[in-house]
Parts: sequence; structure tokens; C-alpha cells
Amino acid sequence: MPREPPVRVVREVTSRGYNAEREAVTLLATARDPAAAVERAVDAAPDDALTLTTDHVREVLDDATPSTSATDADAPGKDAAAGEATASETTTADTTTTETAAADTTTAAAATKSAESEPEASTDQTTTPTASSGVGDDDIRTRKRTSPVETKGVSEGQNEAGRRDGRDARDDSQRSVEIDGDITGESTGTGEYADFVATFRDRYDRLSKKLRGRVNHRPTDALDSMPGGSEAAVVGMVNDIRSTASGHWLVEVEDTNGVFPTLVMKDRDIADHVDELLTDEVIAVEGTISDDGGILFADDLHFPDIPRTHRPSTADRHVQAALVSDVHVGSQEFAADAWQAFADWLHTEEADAVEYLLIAGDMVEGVGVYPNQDEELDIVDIYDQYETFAEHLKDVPGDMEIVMIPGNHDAVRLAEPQPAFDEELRDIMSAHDARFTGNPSTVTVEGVDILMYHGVSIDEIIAEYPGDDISYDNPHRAMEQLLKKRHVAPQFGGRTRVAPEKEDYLVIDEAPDVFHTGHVHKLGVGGYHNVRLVNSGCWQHQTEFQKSVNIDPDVATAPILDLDTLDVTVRKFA
Ligand code: D5M
Ligand code: FE
Ligand code: ZN
Repeated sequence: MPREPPVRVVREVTSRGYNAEREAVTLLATARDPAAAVERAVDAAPDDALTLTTDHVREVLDDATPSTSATDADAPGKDAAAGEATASETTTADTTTTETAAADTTTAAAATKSAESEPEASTDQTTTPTASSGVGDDDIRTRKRTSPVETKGVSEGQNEAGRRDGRDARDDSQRSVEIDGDITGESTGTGEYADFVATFRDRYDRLSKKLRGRVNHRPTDALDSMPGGSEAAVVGMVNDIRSTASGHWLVEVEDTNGVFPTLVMKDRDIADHVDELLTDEVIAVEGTISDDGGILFADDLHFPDIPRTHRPSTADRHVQAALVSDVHVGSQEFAADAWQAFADWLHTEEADAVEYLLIAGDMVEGVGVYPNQDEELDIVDIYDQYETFAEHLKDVPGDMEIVMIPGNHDAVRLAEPQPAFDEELRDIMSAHDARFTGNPSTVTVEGVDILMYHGVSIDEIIAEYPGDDISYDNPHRAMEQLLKKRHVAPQFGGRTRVAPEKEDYLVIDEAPDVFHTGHVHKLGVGGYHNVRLVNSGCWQHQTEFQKSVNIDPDVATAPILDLDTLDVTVRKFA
């Protein structure tokens, strides 16, 4: 059974730089060769057009489109994933506030919190996901490493950048940073329709594996022939979500064999989960086939999720990492004084253990990122912005290990996965011998897997989620949703631009120990199934746009992660 007209794929293709009128999308999706039609429409539309209109599409549809349509093939494999047992967990958390002369500090220490309780909404409070039963390395470390351990020692005099004065010389031999899941140099996508098919297939294959061991699933075409009243389950990508006239939810799921409708009754508990659903995420639905066989009445919904049994790895010694993002150098609103205070603090004895600096994107303000952005630029040339950023980076101690991923303001392709900064930009930012990797990447620091992702999809999660449970005041709650869906940008065709690749680099294959994002300029610290969640604030004061939409940024906050406990201390420099 062929796939439905790939409306969402078409939407995504058009979203490479354009919004699209609804009718334009419909026209494209029903074209004889949607892939070619999309390519031509995007090519033909004027560069300065913001929206792909019906007229743009008609223009290209009137011409003959060469047929290069891709086909979709085989059924999902039969390999079942290991069942993910549930277990009770105890997490510890507390909040104490310490004021110091140099900076305000909020420290997480010990207390008890039930695993199911909501992480604190207040950005001044942090929770500790470390299991109180002890974190045994051997029983939880199952991950295969693809890259060899790199250990980098930095000796005195090796680096021209600033050095620490308030501290003794240190033995750097215990340091290690490994990088996994980096798109840099691996990009194969040409933007063709077939590449999107490959991306979706890979997403489906990998995420469905995580679900298939948990339900007795049937391929969609087998469900078609099951007798009414049978119990059945299906694992698929959410194709469509709509409410019926009577207020129930029709959730259409798609696997490699076809599409099947499931119905979630409004009065069931699981109806709450429908609010969390996004199109294109992979879920399992368990239920009962209707009498006429055409629909699955849902009894249960499952997400790939992080197993509750997940136990994070921790470092073998007391060492810390500063998790920051959104520096926005080049903006008139860049908080230069606060950054300087942060850099100065890193030189003090108090920051002795802070050996790593992770920056989750938006080093600079960029050029032409948002409408009217130029009116708020302090530095108009993008390379000058990176030069100035590099100067500010030199103010942090030269013996720190620095890892950077790009964000949506940076000078790399906008579509995710974003490759690391190119050679020219690396040269500019070379002072600390920093590591540059793609967005997203898993950065393993002394055994702690830190998933770094800039965070554009957080806007989308917040926008799509009804109610105030998930908002800009608690970005870590949005991060929970990404972990639950095991994908950093589940929905195609929205705000998050996604590039097609042979593999879906945005799938969260292995449960991380720490999830580090930025982008929304709000501080958020939480814990989810023992994964530490950190959304850094920013180093940019409120912009005119942010004022107009009431975004009140958390400026000059530096969450400091203890790599041996995964506790977080938030330092404020403004
Ligand atoms: O975005 C910082 C935050 O502000 C993020 O939540 C998006 C939002 N933002 C900022 N400017 C705009 C405009 N012009 N349109 C829509 N959303 C916006 P960052 O990308 O890090 O500056
Ligand atoms: Fe930003
Ligand atoms: Zn951003």
C-alpha cells in the first residue's frame, strides 16, 4: 500500500525558507510528482518572497514536471526491542540559596522528591536526578562508543588566552571529551524527496524498535484484516490528529505499510496524552478493533521515552562544567559587562573545579535572522561579530576545555541537523583550541553523556502545548517532551527547519545523562527519569521583539553542572 500523499514532507520542503499557503500545499501534494513540483516551486519563487503562494505553485505546475517520484518499500523488521521494565526511583533534591560577593548562587543539595512529582517551575530551584541507591557504572553503562577517548592536556604557556590566577596548576590528565552523533562532514542530503523518505524511514525504524518490544503490534495492513473486537496494537508515526464532531480524537498513525486510524475517546484518561502528541512523532497505540474493522479504539498510548530505570553516569572526581548558550555578540543588547564578570569569576578559586565550558549555540547575533534585526545590531558584519566573540572568549581561562555547537543565529545552515562551524569560523575562534561540533551532538565529558541541542523546537513544543503547564517560564518541561518522544525536533514543517539526511540525526538514540539546550533565553533546570535537564539563559538583554511578545529573558545566568553528582548551581552575573 503506497504512502498517502506526503503532505507533511511537502510542507517541510516548502518550509526551507518559505511559508506556504494552505491551498499551495494541497496543490503540491496532489501534483503528479509532488517532489519535483516542490523543488520547482521553491526554485521559481522569488528569493524575497516569504510565502509560497498558490500562484507560485500554479506557475510551475503548468509546466511539465519530469517524473522522478520515489517509492517507499518494505515492512518494518521483526526485531523486538528489549522491554523497558519500570522500577520505582528515588531522586534527591533541595534548594538553598547562597549569596556571594562575586555572584548570586543557587545551589541544589539533598532532600527527597518523588520521581513523579513535577520538577520545580521556579528557575531558581534545581533538582538532582542522581539515584540515591548509588550510581553504579557497570549496571547502567550499555552504550557503544564509536570514537576513541581523546584526552587533551593543556600546559602552562601553551595558550595565549587568559589563564587562571586564583588557583594552583592542575593535572589535566583526567580530562576527556568524546563526541558522538555529529553531522559535520557526514551530510549527504541533497534536499531531494528521496532523502526525506530515507530520513523518515530511519526515524521510524529506530524509534519503533524502542516500542515494539512493549506492545503486541501488527503492521497497519494486517490490522485491516483483523476481526472486529480483536485486541491489537500498532506502532507508527503520527500522521494526523483531529477531533471528531463528538469531541473524541482521531489519531491516524502510519507505518511503512500504510495508515490506520485510531480513536481516543474524550472521557478516557489517555485523552490527556493527545494534547502532547505532535505529528511525525513515533508512538504505539494499544486497543480494540472496531466491529466493522476500520478503526482501533485506543486503550493505551506509549511513547519511546526514557526508561525509568535509566541511571546516569557520573565523573570519577569532583569537576564541573559551565553550561551556557545564546551569547549574541554583535547585538546592541549583548551583556558585555555580565560576560566579563562571568569570565572573571572563572579565574577565581571558587571556580577552580569548572574545567569545561559548553556553549549551546547563538555565539553571535548574526545578520538577517529575523525581520528588522539590523536596527538592533551593534556589529553589522558577521565575521566581525565572530572576531569580537572570540575576544570575549579569550577572557575565560585558557586552560578550560570548550565545546561549541551552532544555533539559529550562527553562520551555518539553518536546517537541523546543523553542521559545526566551518574552518574559517573555527580559525577566528581558535584561541582556546575549542572543540566544534554539530547541533545536536552528544558530548561525553568524563563519562557523562551530555546531549547538546540549541533548542529551536522548544518554541514549537511551547506553542503547540495547550495550557500553561509548559511555558517559557519552565523550558525544562518542554525538554521533557523531547526526551519522551526521543527526538529533538519531532514535528516536520513547523518552525524547526529540518534537512533530509540518510539517517535521522535528530533521533535521541541513547538516553543521555544530561540534556543541555538554550535558544529560548530562559533559565530552566529540572530532571526527568534521572536525566538532568538544563536550559541556559542568555547574555542578551531584552530585544524589541521580545518586548513585543513579553519574553523576559534570563540574562547572565550560568548553570554550573557538577559532573560527579549532576547537581546544578546557578550563578548570576547581572
Ligand atoms: O530566540 C530567542 C527567543 O525569542 C526564542 O524563544 C525565539 C524568540 N524570538 C526572538 N525573535 C523572534 C522573532 N523575530 N520571531 C519569532 N520568534 C522570535 P533567538 O533565536 O535565540 O534570538
Ligand atoms: Fe538565542
Ligand atoms: Zn536561538
